[in-house]
Amino acid sequence: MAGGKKKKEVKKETGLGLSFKKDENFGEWYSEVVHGEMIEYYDISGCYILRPWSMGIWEIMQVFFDAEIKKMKIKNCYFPLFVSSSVLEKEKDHIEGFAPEVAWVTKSGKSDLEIPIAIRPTSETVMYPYFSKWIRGHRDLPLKLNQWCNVVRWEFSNPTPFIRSREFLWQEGHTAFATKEEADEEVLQVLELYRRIYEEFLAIPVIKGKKSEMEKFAGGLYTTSVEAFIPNTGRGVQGATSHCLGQNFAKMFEINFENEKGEKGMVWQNSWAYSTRTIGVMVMVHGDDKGLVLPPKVASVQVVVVPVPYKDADTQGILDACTATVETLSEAGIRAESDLRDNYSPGWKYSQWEMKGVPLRIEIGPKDLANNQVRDRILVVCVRCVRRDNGSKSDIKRDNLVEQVKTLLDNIQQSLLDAAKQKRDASVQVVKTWDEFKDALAQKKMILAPWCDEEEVEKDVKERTRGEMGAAKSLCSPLEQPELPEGAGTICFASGKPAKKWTYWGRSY
Ligand code: 87F
Repeated sequence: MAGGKKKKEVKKETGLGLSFKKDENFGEWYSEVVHGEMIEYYDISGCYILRPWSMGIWEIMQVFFDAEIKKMKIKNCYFPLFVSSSVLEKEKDHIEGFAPEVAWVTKSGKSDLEIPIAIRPTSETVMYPYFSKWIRGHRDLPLKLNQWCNVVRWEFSNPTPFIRSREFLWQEGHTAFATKEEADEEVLQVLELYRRIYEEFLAIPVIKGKKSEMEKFAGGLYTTSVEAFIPNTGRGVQGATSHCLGQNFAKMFEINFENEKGEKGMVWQNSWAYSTRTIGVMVMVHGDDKGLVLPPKVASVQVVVVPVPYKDADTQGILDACTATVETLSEAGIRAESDLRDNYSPGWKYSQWEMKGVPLRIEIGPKDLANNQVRDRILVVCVRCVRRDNGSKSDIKRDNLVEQVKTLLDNIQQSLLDAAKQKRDASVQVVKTWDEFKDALAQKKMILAPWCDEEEVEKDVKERTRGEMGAAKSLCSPLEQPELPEGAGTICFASGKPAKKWTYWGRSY
């Protein structure tokens, strides 16, 4: 058909449309998708420019999370970007393994600094000297701070936009309590907020769990996380972490307080963070061969309205109808935009908005107008909606436009989560033996296995799965543990010893 041919030519000329397929070359596909309008490459390896199309997503999540932590009486603050070496290295154990990733400023202009200063890779050592200063008595507790900032970690393994970059944005929460119970409770409260960011906003199913001794933050007592899974690559990805630091840092930084009875005590601390990595996980999970697919809750444009003018039709009437539609939707709190550019065809615009992942497209054209034409005055009462997630089309009445668009957006949000959950669940494999484990790993599965919970055994698993794809490691032990018939003698998949818990395993980012 002539029409079809024309479309293809248009694509070639303009370079619209992806050259890689998600299932065929995931790495190139990802890079092409994020390079659309989210990311621009920068001349320093591992650093990326976040353009408005990705920053908008970050800001929407930020508004939600910031309001939620304010409800928990956590206050925002800002600490400096620089750390002196004496402070950074105060907590030796904590920094030891990370030292190669710390970036240093050694010069100003042409002269060497007397003492080099580090750029924060995280802010425990930046903040805790001041916790020590500010906390005196039990009335100063709890101290609950958060900051939205950037951090720098000079990674050497291959950088990936959002997923692994040398500078990234995050929030870091740092809190101190009089009792361990209060700290424990907050760890889980924050973890629940992270689950909600993934499931309610990004439409990505996650597993809440506890990290193994090997995978936890070495400076802390225990680490919880939300874990997502990328079916295409068969890799788990740590979505966010909430740590109970115990009293390790309190000891180092002398964060002491006097209780009601005048007795000396040490505070219990937590730290927790989620980062712009969330955006990368979203792209990987929902994107398709046409480009990005944005869940409505995080899309800075939820609905794009495209006029479809036609030779004899009243073009101005169509454009006005588009503007009016956007106005109606905007007034109802829906993030809508029209695309009235006159130098692109409707088809070209469709492709571009599809590539950008806008959840819903509304087309307004003469066909729709013709249905309700009153002589020389044109009334638009009918519009066509096209869903980004499944391409389905529906004509909707203009008199309850808002209601119907809201319903459609809710359905899209839910369908994306359902589809992602179905794919994730299909990737989960329960194994009992080492042979089953190896098979499942080769099939890119996320593996749930009974484990003895011994560090030596995890080391051994890493060793035995080493290869060019990267070793397997424990992802987390789900907080919701399936039944483990202990008496019945469930044994560890890797060691054959009695199993203590169910744990997820896999390759990971
Ligand atoms: C890299 C260089 C130096 C991770 C690093 O997860 C230090 C570190 O301490 C480092 N990479 N970490 C662990 C961060 C722990 C903790 N910090 C606050 C979090 C949540 C937010």
